[in-house]
Formats: sequence, structure tokens, C-alpha cells
Amino acid sequence: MLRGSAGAWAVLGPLLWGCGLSLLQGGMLYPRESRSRERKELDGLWSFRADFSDNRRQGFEQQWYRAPLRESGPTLDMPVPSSFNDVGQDGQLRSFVGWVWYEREITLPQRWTEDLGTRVVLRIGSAHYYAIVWVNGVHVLEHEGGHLPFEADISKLVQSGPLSSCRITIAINNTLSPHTLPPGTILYKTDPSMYPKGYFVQNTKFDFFNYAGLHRSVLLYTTPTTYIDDITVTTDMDQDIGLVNYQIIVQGSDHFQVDVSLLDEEGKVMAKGAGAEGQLQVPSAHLWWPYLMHEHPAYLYSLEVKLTAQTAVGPVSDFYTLPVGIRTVAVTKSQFLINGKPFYFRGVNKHEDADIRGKGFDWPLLVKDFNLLRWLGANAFRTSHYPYSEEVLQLCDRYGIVVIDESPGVGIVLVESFSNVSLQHHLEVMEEMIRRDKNHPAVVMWSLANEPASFLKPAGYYFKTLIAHTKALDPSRPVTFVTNTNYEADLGAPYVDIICVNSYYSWYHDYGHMEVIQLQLATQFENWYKAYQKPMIQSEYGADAIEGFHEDPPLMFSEEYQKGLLQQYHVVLDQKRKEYVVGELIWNFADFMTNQSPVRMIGNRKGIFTRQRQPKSAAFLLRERYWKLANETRIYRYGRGQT
Ligand code: GCB
Repeated sequence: MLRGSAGAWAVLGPLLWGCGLSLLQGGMLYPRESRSRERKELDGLWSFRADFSDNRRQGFEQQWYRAPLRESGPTLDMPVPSSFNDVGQDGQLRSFVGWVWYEREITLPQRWTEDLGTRVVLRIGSAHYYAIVWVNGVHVLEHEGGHLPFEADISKLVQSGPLSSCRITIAINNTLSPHTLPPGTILYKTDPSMYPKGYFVQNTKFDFFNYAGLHRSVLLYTTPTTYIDDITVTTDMDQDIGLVNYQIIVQGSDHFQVDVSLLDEEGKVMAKGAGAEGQLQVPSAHLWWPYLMHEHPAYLYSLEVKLTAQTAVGPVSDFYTLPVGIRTVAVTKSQFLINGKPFYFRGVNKHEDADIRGKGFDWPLLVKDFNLLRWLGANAFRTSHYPYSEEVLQLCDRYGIVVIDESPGVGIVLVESFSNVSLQHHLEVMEEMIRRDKNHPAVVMWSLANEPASFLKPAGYYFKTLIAHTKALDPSRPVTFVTNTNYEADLGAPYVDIICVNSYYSWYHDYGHMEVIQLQLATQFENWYKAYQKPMIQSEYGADAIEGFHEDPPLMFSEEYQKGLLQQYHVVLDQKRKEYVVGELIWNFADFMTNQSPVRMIGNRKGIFTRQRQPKSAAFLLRERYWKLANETRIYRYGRGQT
């Protein structure tokens, strides 16, 4: 959420829900180079300091942003993108809670600082959790929430006079409150016989380490001063004609012309249009199909947008190319349909997590993960428990991996976290998320939360409002949240399109008793279906296994137990997928870091791959299963993307 809009929201918010309007200013197109746009990545080493002062406010009191950081005290080298927690040898920094300061000095190309027809934008891919940004000591913006990008037009600051360098300072605070997403609490421990003065810990109700820092690229990009600010594309089919509806928002001038062309993968123009809004028709369209569902999955067209405007300084053009997949999504009482065909989610839950870099974006890791997903034969994943990087979604578009895109609504269990303050923030996060991810064909459903205390009284109003707003913002996709509440007590379930249930039979209860899984799981599905008649997804199930631990007969934490537990689930899933179960997502793709606890052995070990992405026995089991399921549901005949 960009600070500044909150007041207006409080007044207008309730009026806007349900009518598709949004108060977010501006679009959030992925920064792509084009004939009119350049980009400069600021990845690499930044100067860094954590503010260890008692109140954590020394940086503000001494105004560390006013001069180079090295002048106000010692600094560390900190890689970006990366979490700051695991790169050092300092245990105190690993668990630091409070403000940390990042700084980078850069030289800008001369044209950027001298050409007043160039707009220079500073974009931060993700800063966890609250961020304040200064350029050359001038405050430019604040943003709440990790996982989603934010940006500021800094042209005036860098074009105000002769400039040799530009200093970017970003202060980031990872403190969570009952109203943040995810929520958290700070607990002061005041018993002087046990804790030193001022001692506090941060408590969270989610099961992953609260990594912090600049997790994704920071970059500068340029556009002309009259520019394409946002593009929204939705697609449909009429017989074999693909329909591409587009809407383009232009900023900077009222006198402009927009031309669009849709190109196929060979670069052939398939349709053309003029105007900021319209529909393109593609005869015999190639549809965007999920991985292994079609001989040519993930077909992507390119929508080339050209803006021409008359400005005081003469004619200006801006160009932007957006990948477009033509596909439809629909839900019936018992099916999830993609392009009118039943789709079964065979996939995983993931985390953005790896050793050393924490939640820092990393290309080799990303490519490895996609290679593993395809090796598994998986066709889907959920972005548990927050929005992943834009590059992840781009690869999903390209490979046909279907995404349930989840908000950071994880650990909403305190009554305060269902208050209007929290709800308002959650609504804004959904706006930011949809604004960023709306054009990805791979994203087929929004997930608003994971395991909220949806049995609490205020949960009904909370989810009713949140779901209505999400649907108003994007009527083209189904909406869900992931529950572990009893079917009779869940106050949010009436409003979702798909029931997503997490259960850990024979792990968190009846431990060691795999023989009860089939009965308990069948009962779970039957109860929910009887109550709601909506398609269901087993959105989590799994067991911890430490790689190399073997016990036969299986004992908990051995690879055999993990595998055996999955096999029991599969028996029931194979029955119910013939009726109304439309997917299964294993918990988890890979082992990941959590808070320390007596039930976590250096993190959560429910991965079917280790944290270093090596397979455990369960990975081979799932691979066999997923390829078998893929062969059963392959629907193609050879031709033009139609069955
Ligand atoms: C869950 C949570 C997930 C945990 C998992 C576990 O239900 O949704 O975040 O990591 O269980 O392993 O306990």
C-alpha cells in the first residue's frame, strides 16, 4: 500500500466495494525494455546498517538519509536481492527486528538527467516489510507490505541540476503487528529476573522464517513523459475465435493515439486495433493450455502497444509489449474448467526460500525449481503464502504451470486481525496484487488467505467483503481462501468458489497411525461437499522427512513414513477426483526455514525435495503419480490448439 491513500480509503472504501473501482494510483506494468524504454538494474552490493539502538529509531533521530550512510557509522556490504538474515555470521543480525538501512550510490546516463522528455522511475520489487525511500536525501515514498512492487517518479529529483551521482536510501522495518499482512505481535518480556531491560520477541502465527530486506531487484527505468501506464487484458473464446479484450491507460497527455497489434509466436500480425479500449479477434486461435495437457502448451501471443502523443516538446511515442495467453477459466459444481475442459491441479505448494539468500530472488534457483516441477509432471502450484516474484509468474506463463496466486494473508488468527483496519489493508493488498498479476494467463485463481481463524465471528463479514471486492476487481477469476476450519464452523466458506482444505491426518494428530487416513480424509471430503456442493482441492497434506532417515516399517520423520502417508492420501484422492475433487497440492515442494521450535529440525522438513533441491523418496512417488495423471487427462489431438 502506498501511503497517502489511507485517509481517502476510510471515507470512500465502503462505497467502492462491489463496483470494481480501485483507489490505487497508476499501473504496475513489469518494467520491460522497448524502443522507448530503458532499464538499469541496481542489483549488487549495497551499503547496509541495522539500527541496534534501544528504540530502533537512531537512524531517524540522526537522519541517516541526509548524507552517505558511511558518514553516520560503520556499514556492511549487503547483496541485493537477498534477505539480510543469513548472509553474515552475526546471530543478532539473523534475528534482528526493527529498522535496517540500505544505500546505493549510482551514476545515471547523461540523457536521463538532461532530457526533460524522459521520465525516470525508481522501482522496488519487494521490500519486507515497511519501507521508506529517499533519493539524495529527499523523501520520495513509503510502502507497506513485502512481496509486491512499488515505485516513484524521481525525474524531478534527478533532473534538477548538474548531477554527478544519485544516492538511494531505503529504510526497511520487519516488525509485524496484528494489522499487518502477515500479522504478528511484539511481546515485551518484563520479568527482570529472566530478561534484560527492554527485552522483546516477535511472535508470528505462520510457519516460515520472517526473512527481511530487499528481496527482489531495485531498478530504474525510463518512459517518455507521456506514457503507457497500465494495460488490462482479458480473453474469451467464441467457437474457435479468440477474443482479446484490452484496456490501456495513458498518463501525461489527453491528446494521444493508441495502436495495438497482436502477434503470434512466429511474429505474424494476427489482429490490429486502434483506441485505448477494444476487442481483438483471432480466428483459429491457439489457446494457452497447461503443461502436459496439450501438444503445444502455454501458447503466448504478443500484444504490441504503441502510443503516439503530441506534447509541448513535440511528438512522443511509447512502446510496450505484453505477452498474452488466450484461455478461459470456469467453475461448475464439481469441476474446474480451463478452455472448457476439466482441469486437475496436480502440484505443489512452494516457498520463496533457499539457504544463504533466504527469500532473495535468484535466477539459478528459479530455473532449477521449474526444471524440477516439469520433471515431476506437476502442472500447478500455489504461491503459499504470499505473492511470488513477477519472474516466477512469467515462467509459469511460458511453461504452462497453473498458479493459485495467494495474498500474504497467512496467520490471521487474532480477533484484532479481523478488524476494519486489517480488512482495509487486506483490500488494498488485493488491489496491488491484482494490478500486478492480472495479465498472467497462468494465474487462474486468487487465494485470499491461508488457514485464517474463519470460525471467529467477524470472519464472515471479513471474507464476504474481501471476496466481493476481489471479484469486483477481477470478475474473470474464481476466488478462494485455504481453510483448516471445521466445515460446520467456517464462516468464510459460503463465499468462495472452490473449497481448499488443508489436513494433516496421521501427522499432527493420530501420529504414527497411517491406517486412519483413508477414513478421515474421505469423511473430510464428504462433509464439505454435502455442505457446499463446490469443487474441492486438497490444498495441503504431507509429512516431515529427514533425507537419509530410513525406517521400515515406517516411523515418523523417515522417508518411508512420508511416502507411506502420501500413498494413503492418494487412495482417497483417486476416488474423489472422479466426483468433485479437482486438485492435490503437496506440502511442500522443498524444505524451508522456519522459526526455531522443538518441532522443527532446522526448518520444516515436509519438502519432497531438500532445501538444496535433492529428491527424497516421496519425490519419485509423486513423479510417477503425476505423469500417470497427466496421461489420463491429456486431451489433445494434433491440430490448431483445439481438441
Ligand atoms: C500448515 C500451514 C503451513 C505449514 C504446514 C506445516 O497447515 O499452512 O504453512 O508449514 O501446515 O508443515 O505445519
